[in-house]
Amino acid sequence: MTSPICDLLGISVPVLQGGMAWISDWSLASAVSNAGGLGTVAAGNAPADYVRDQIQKTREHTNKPFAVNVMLMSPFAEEIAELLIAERVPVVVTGAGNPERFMRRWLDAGIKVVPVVPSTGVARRVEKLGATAVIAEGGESGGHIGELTTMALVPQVCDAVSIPVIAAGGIADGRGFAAALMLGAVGVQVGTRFLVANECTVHPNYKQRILAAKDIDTVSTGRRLGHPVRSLKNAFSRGFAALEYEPNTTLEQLEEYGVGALRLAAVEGDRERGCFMSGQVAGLVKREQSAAEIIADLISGAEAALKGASSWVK
Ligand code: TUI
Repeated sequence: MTSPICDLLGISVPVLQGGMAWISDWSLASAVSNAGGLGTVAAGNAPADYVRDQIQKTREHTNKPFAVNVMLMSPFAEEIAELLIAERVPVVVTGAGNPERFMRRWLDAGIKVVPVVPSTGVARRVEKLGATAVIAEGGESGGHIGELTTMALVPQVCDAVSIPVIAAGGIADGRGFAAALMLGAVGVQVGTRFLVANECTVHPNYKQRILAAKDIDTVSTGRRLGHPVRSLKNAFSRGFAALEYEPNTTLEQLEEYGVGALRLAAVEGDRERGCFMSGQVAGLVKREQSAAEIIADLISGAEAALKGASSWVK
């Protein structure tokens, strides 16, 4: 399987690994890139020194292209934007905001820029500014999510822009991959399934929770803050929801409740106080595999689904 995004990004299979804050480090990113996909280091809320170190380690472990995901709500976004230019990172993926203020600088430095977009409006704006491609991410995703589902968002973004569209949100196997191509996407970004990869260094408790999850085990919280987050149901998410629906809670109190919770899940494996961000597809993720095995399964599954689908046409 190939697609126009392969030539554009210098990869062999149209699979991007999601940039998961506190989770997607050099180990996972280099494994995915070595397997022919686009590995991604997540900057999350980390300072530039951490990201520089991750970029160097990624380069020590792969000579293939990789991306850095910039979380635009980070207080360090500006210094990371400059670091990526100094480090001549091949691809930048942005999330959790509009990347307009950085795009000219990145593009002038020869960096490919692939923003995550939650709507056709944002997709059109970044296309005008020169985006290489966009990732249309539906609300089935884990972490910070938009309003629309992948099924509704992807074809509308495909109609709205001329640049390649990559689908994300709710894709964990070959069937989802094939469906994304049917919606007009030229590739997929996968997060939750790569979280359980052998090369992913997240706390084992996090992997166990994903592997044990069933379809209805995620919930989105934080709508009142303007940035809803999807995570696995646990004491943390129940506490957040209770606080969110309590009329006397201030926005500051609600923000405060979530601070540090993703680190507690990803690094400490704290089952009660941690925020275990996860997509709705956690129920499809049944075993730990290497990144290369995950990619091979996504590709062979998509090929089988696509070939099988032609039998419906008379
Ligand atoms: O960014 C993500 N997912 C994330 S970021 C993250 S770290 C975090 N931690 C605690 C609270 C919040 C975040 C965990 N997961 N996905 C990409 C994404 N981008 N989803 C939605 C958007 C988005 C939203 C609005 C992109 C652009 C946008 O533009 C709005 C505008 O017009 O400014």
